[in-house]
Amino acid sequence: MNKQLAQLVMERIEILAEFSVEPGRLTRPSFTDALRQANNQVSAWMQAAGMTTYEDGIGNLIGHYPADRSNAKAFILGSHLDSVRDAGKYDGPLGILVALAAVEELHQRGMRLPFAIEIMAFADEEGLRFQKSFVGSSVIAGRFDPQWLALTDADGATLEAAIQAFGGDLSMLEQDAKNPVTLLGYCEVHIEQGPLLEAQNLPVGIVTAIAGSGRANLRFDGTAGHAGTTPMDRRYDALCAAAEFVLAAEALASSQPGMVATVGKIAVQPGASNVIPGCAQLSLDLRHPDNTLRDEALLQARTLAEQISAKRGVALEWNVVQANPTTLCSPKLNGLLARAIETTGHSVIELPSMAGHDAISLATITDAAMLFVRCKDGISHNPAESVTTEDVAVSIEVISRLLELLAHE
Ligand code: HGY
Ligand code: MN
Ligand code: MN
Repeated sequence: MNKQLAQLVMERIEILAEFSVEPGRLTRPSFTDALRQANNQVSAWMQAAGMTTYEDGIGNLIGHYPADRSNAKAFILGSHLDSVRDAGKYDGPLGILVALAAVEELHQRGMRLPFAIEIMAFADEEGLRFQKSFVGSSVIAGRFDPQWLALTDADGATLEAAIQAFGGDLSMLEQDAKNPVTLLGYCEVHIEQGPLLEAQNLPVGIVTAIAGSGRANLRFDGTAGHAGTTPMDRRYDALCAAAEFVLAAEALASSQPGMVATVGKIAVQPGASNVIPGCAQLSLDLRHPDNTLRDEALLQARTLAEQISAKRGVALEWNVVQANPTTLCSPKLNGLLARAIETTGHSVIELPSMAGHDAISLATITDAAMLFVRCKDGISHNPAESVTTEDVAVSIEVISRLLELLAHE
């Protein structure tokens, strides 16, 4: 049964991977036609599994599988449908489709539970388009900041306009927050995106905590000039300052165990081979499970940028765009997940997540847990991302057993 459902999940993963804004590779930013296609397709699958569906004000797709009684609480399952640029197929959709398979199984058996199940397909987790992560799930958690509506994408479109073009309803963003008393909890299935499960030869694992992250956008402003006529000692090259910062951030993170720092984006103006770069804009993403160490490191990174700016005579702008503390997963749900995994005959392993997830938002309003699925070679945010059908079958089994255990609570 689960083998067949796992096969179905793998087929659906391939279908969703076709919904992209770029031909030949998977790039599905929030509020685009590609996300619209994904929402519509998943909505049709949800309805076929006995769920009613709707989109909330920001475009999160929500499927509702009723309880066996009225006024029951809801247990939420889900993940996100948006992606990074040139993404893997499993980051996000796997958690939605595994949840759907578990509901499909209940539906086929004509079973309802003492609680409703809601599957949420979040509209904007990666922050690819507006440089802000967990935006969709923030609405559910009542943490959406209306100031974010003014954020702009690379084409200058605001988040507000993007939500409206997607068919969203700005007037609902506050009301769409879930009332914690109506919730039993949240569980997100996700590809591990790291190598630990593979090293232990285990199909799934339980997440203990999701490491916090800080993100800053930097801008170095120097002086554009002629690449041939400007002597080396008369230059204010913004890209050279940025390059020095990239290596300084790498050294900073390398000097502290457990710290990771990434400059994943850089844009240079005016951007011509015979012009000295006048402006360089770059992003910094810095993570560590310890909140104090991470906050200190972000301050150190800023000091390094200021020193580079002073030494090179280029101006610096530093904007912190995100600061998420580390999120602890629910010991209660983790205990149930452990029992669910034991019934599949596999060893129980706990591991931290260095990637961010929508569970961060949900954990602010209800018990939240995550089940990781083994990831080939630990590779993610890359088209080479891969999971096996067998491991997906185990994850479906674990979620089905988790729902059963919750029903007997
Ligand atoms: O960036 C992250 O950690 C996640 O994949 N959104
Ligand atoms: Mn991701
Ligand atoms: Mn993800």
